[in-house]
Amino acid sequence: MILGKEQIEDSNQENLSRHKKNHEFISDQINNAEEVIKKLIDFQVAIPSWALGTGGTRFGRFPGGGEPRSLEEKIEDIGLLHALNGSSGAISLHIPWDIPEDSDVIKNLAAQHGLRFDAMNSNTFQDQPDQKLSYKFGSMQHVDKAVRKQAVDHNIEVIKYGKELGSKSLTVWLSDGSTFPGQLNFRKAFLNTLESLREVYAALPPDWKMFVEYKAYEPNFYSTTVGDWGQSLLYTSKLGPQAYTLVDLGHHLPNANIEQIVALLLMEGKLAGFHFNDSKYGDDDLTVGSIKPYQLFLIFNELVEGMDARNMNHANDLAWMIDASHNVKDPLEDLLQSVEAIMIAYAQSLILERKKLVEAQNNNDVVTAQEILQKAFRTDVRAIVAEARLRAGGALNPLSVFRNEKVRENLIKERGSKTTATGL
Ligand code: RM4
Ligand code: MN
Ligand code: MN
Ligand code: MN
Repeated sequence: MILGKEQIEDSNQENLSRHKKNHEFISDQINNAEEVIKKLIDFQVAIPSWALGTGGTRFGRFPGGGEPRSLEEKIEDIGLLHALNGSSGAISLHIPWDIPEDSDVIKNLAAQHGLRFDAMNSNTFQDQPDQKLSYKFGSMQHVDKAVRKQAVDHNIEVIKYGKELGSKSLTVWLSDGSTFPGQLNFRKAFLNTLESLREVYAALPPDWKMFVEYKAYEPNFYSTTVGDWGQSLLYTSKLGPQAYTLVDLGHHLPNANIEQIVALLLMEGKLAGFHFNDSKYGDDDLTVGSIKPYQLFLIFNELVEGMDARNMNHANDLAWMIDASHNVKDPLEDLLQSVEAIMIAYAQSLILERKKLVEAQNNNDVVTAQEILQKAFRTDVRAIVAEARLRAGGALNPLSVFRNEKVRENLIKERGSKTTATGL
């Protein structure tokens, strides 16, 4: 066993008296601490199977060793995260990177670690070795009906795997688009994509959701056929009530007002999927909260406000997921940091004095409105987040347990120093 319950408990004992002081201090400052802690315990963020290895860049990859070599080992890695923070109770699979050989075995293993299967992801942005037709010029948008059919069939196969595992949603991210003006006809590319998505939609079980993810550019650099939230919303509105838009924080053009996008999608009842990460320039897939923590807080503020306005359940009505890639950090350490950043931003938006904010807005009191927002953002809620982890059976300080118990060193001993996880 790489990490036992006792090791987490021992470390918690050592840190307990200091934590208690911090927790008391912050609980005195806010009036809904207990309610916040309950919501934090319920809030689970899915970990993508492809974020457990070193992603690298197109210039190179510098793996650190001990990466998961199979789907079983990916589940074990997420089990470690979940044991440490109590908030990573779901896994998101990418097909064909994660084809389960025996779904029952995989399902049982995940259940042993307290994990459920979040959205399934299809992949029509790469050619697989045994594939008949190429996606070089797109998949669902392709001028050749046979290529479109291949992409549709693949998505239907992904749904089949998801059904076996107990997943309830499919995320479709398409790299389709064009790299040069004139390469394609925008309208025809859109209509072909819509027709293909409709065929996949028709194969959805009645209790499933389909998420259509948008992205401004990359790998195509002139146009993307699902390029922004307007285009995604157009597709999902035409598809029907089981189709929703997925927001990935890194998929916008610079300085886009993501919090406003989120608010309007929620208002329309069309937001259901979410990929957390952070970015300075593009789809950088950096650690959540590492570049723009205030933006993250503002997004959470809109999420909480919008979900409450629609009586939505914070924990279950949206599919929360991290979508990250690691160039220089240990992937597991990075994911611990990302989950912590998400919990902090969520807690801050839960302590925000919302009634006072509405009052300030109605009085056009801009200064007070800003003060209310920033007061919440500048409150150090880390002890509340730690208390939620403690009550969920996790570690007060996940990162230091990870390091002190030499988790990575032990994984390298078990799996070797030259490992490559499937994924990007
Ligand atoms: C894309 C997008 C998708 C993810 C792939 C690997 O940029 O974010 O969600 O499945 O990367
Ligand atoms: Mn994504
Ligand atoms: Mn991204
Ligand atoms: Mn991405």
